[in-house]
Amino acid sequence: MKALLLIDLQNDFCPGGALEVKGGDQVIPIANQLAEKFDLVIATQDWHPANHGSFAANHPWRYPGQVIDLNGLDQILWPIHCVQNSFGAEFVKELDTSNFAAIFQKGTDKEIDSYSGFFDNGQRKATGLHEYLQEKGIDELFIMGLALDYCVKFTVLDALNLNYKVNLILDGTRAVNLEEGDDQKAVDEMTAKGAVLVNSVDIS
Ligand code: VGL
Ligand code: ZN
Repeated sequence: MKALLLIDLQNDFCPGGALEVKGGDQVIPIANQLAEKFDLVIATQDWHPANHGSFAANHPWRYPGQVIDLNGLDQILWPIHCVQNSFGAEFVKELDTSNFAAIFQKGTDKEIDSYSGFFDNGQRKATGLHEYLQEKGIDELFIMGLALDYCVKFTVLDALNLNYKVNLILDGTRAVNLEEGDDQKAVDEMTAKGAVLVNSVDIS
């Protein structure tokens, strides 16, 4: 059984948002088209408390882009984004959420970031997504969303580790690209571990 997994299609990752991803808004129509083709559509939401440790503003003298040690893990510092119940954390209004079977929120613990939809960055706590997919008998995932080089990548890698067959919908993602070429590096890393690259138009 197949499922569509939509990663972090939230205002803050789209142009004008706090952590805007270039062209992030362009993937929304793709998500809407694909949602009609899947029996099971699941979404994730980056969902931080205002005091989250990944926000540069919560560390004196630090600024976005710097890397700190956060409770034993390397942490890239980000602008304040996707604060729980804020506009930036809301799904983009053009996104059709009516067919979502479940929404998994991540990054809720201020002590640790969570790029993947499955586990936090230390693989310490699970979000419940894996259990949910198992209950539904899902063994193959089609994954798209924002951002390619962070939350999409880590969700794909965890899914592969959990033995799902993983299809990355390439035209349904956009990258932050803190460094030029991060997008290609992320794709190479995912395909090396077994992700299959697909185009939304080839999904029936
Ligand atoms: C993300 C950076 C920080 C993402 C979330 O959704 O890719 N990136 N938080
Ligand atoms: Zn975040």
